Amino acid sequence: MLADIDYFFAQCEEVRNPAFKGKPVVVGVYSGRTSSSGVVSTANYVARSFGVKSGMPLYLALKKLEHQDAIFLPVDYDFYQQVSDRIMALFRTYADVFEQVGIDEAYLDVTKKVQESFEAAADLALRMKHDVDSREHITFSVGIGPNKLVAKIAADQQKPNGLTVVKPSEVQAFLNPLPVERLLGVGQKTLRKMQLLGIKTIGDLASFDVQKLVDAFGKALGVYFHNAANGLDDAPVSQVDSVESISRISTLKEDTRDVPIMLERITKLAEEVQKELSARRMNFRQVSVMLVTTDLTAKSRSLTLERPARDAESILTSTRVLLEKFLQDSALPVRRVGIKVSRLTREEVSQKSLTSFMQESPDTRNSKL
Ligand code: DCP
Ligand code: CA
Ligand code: CA
Repeated sequence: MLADIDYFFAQCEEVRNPAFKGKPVVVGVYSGRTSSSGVVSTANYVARSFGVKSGMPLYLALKKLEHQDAIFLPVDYDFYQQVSDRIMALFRTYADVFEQVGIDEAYLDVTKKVQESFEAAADLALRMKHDVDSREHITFSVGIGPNKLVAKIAADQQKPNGLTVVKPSEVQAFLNPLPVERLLGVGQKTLRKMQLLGIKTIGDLASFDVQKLVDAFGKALGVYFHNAANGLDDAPVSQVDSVESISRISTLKEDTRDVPIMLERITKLAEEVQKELSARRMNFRQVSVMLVTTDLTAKSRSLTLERPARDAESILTSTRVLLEKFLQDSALPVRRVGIKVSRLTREEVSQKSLTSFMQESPDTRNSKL
């Protein structure tokens, strides 16, 4: 299964400000030279219906949306990253093996979960859509196929909020009529070369003589194009687990030194972190509290547990200690609170570990944001 979030950056902006829904929304990378220099990062589907596209100069997008009450916003990458982290953590819970590719898409191997049934896989995708919609109000498009290559092309077939299932027996009929540029690796240059060979569709490519493809594109690429056009791909979905820590940070409604208010927020963050730990089947041994005070100074305090843990309670007990310690050291109101768990391991924890820490780590540091 390939899940790709619809008009991702722009959809994040709609979630943050629901009044934008229904209006054209354009997220731009502003270069700052003039008020409209830069390029379109992405746009919602309303803006796309007026011809706005990713990569287009902003002045052109402005022109296309001249009388449309359009919303133009600068990219807020941190915000999109937070939304992405939460959605990926949810996606992960639906997969046997999970592989995130880029900020807004991921491959999910669900073969075992659905016992190789494509109908059950489609049901799983619908449940996942419902889950993500009710928690995050975000839609995404799904492609389901016998391998990554077919799943990816299927996901691009119907957008936004699409679901396209291609069973093994349907692969060739699905691929044949599609333009060759839908295949990964067929860019402008390759496309022109293929057109000269009379190849327009994936079907044309599939039935094209392999040796001639090798002559034109070299051995590796020629063989790849031949296999890809025939829907063949044996690359496994592979978990790339480079996570060293899991963290969440959030801005308080107003700056405060009120412990219950901060703890309430921290409890929510701890629950999110705990969910992600469960989904990744990981334990932590270090807990940190990160605080940004009124003067925008970021500070963190960490402690190490005696044994690895995975439960929200261990996170909370530790953070309470760290928070109180921090408030003794600083007199300033707090603007943002965050928590981080690190020293992650995969070993099984049989029982809830006692939170009998602690060696305070020497990395207690202050830094100016
Ligand atoms: N992006 C960008 N510049 C591009 C392409 C993409 O900044 N030229 C960013 C903004 C997108 C995000 O990456 O929101 C994800 O890219 P996608 O290609 O998945 O495009 P979208 O999610 O925006 O749209 P779609 O609904 O077609 O997936
Ligand atoms: Ca997308
Ligand atoms: Ca994408």
